[in-house]
Amino acid sequence: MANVVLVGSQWGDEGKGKITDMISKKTDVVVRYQGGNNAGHTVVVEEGKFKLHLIPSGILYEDTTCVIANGVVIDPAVLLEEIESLNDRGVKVNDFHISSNAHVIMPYHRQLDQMEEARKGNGKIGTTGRGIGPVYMDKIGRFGIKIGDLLNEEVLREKLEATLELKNSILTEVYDADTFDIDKLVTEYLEYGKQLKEYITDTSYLVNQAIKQDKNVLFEGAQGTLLDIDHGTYPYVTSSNPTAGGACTGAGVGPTKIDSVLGIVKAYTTRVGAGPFPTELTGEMGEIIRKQGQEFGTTTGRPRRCGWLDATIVRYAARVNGLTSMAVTKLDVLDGLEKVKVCTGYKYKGKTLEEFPTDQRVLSGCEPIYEEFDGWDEDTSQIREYDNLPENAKIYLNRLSELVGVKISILSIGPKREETIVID
Ligand code: 2SA
Ligand code: MG
Repeated sequence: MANVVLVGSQWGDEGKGKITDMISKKTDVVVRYQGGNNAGHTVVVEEGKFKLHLIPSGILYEDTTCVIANGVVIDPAVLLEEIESLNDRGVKVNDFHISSNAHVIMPYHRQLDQMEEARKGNGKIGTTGRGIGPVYMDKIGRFGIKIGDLLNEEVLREKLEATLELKNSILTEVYDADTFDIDKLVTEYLEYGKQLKEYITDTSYLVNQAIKQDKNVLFEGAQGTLLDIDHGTYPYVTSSNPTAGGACTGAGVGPTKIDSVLGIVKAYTTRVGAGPFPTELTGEMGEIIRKQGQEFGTTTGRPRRCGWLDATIVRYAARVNGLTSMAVTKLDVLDGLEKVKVCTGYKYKGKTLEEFPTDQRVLSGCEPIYEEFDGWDEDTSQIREYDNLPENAKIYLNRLSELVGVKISILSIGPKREETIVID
């Protein structure tokens, strides 16, 4: 097992929550390293369905240490609510730690996120409106407020004084909106600090100590490779690094400590938010997949755009993440389709592109090149052995593995824990 980074290989919503939960059983520490409560990780267990936005999906196991590391951005009210709702449902949030270096989402971040989207009109990104872009802007701009700052009134006030003047002038002059009052913010956020104090620590030290003690650590990525600020379909991306390298900077762990990278791949493709999507199915087939796969945002409830599996994207994800194996999820959603397609490359201005283009404007003009496969009728969610899968499903999976150049080690055929096949 050792230390594994788990990443989304497409545009998010690949089923990372379920696979994290599964691996967490054999893991000592689970670490979130980027993003914030824009994420929505769904885990279905005997006790019911859990939708997690900030706390690592490993929380459902009692003996697992859960960490929100420095690369994550935290909306304290959302985190406290999540802790409370887990506690209410009998899930103990005790061995849980958050980095004093994680940045804090403030109400002006949320407001600026939403107003900026409204201002962009047709050119909007389709963000989750949770303040993600603006809080990372402040982090990079060196205006940020960190979780540790919520424990010190003087520091918090000083930092707010420095940033609020600018924020308030943008709010009034650009957006004609109300301003924020420093005293109210200080009172509210000091209170959050008080409530979170018991969890706040140096998580880089904690995680590296665990590694020294030969414990297994799982780094749980949120969103996906194509939403990465550096490697995704910029500007239609999130503002962090969901790719595997982000685990190192986002958790304060060196690359020599990572043993493997598991890419989560949905058996088809979805995207929520704007931006190019070459294999998108806008007609009836897209509807069928959305309905079968229940493809609606976990955080916002937005219908997700659906399309055929794009192996070009997954091969790109294998490259930029250094994938060592793949977990293919939601294969059962394709049960009963007469034909299924896999995109193997693109046509662009009469030329064939085999590699994923670096410029999203080129991607917008790409036509997918498909291989078509016969579907299968069997209900794969009932199957527990790889060998018992329908032949056509195996052909489909083998071709994906061949096109990507990475083996498939896990197959998920339903949301429940037992609806999983481990492939040796
Ligand atoms: P943001 O809010 O600044 O991160 O949005 C920027 C883009 O990143 C996309 N994004 C996501 N895409 C898929 N799933 C996400 N999490 C939720 C889920 C989303 C939801 O699990 O369903 O509920 O709508 C997620 N988070 C960010 C976003 O759509 C923008 O394209
Ligand atoms: Mg999700």
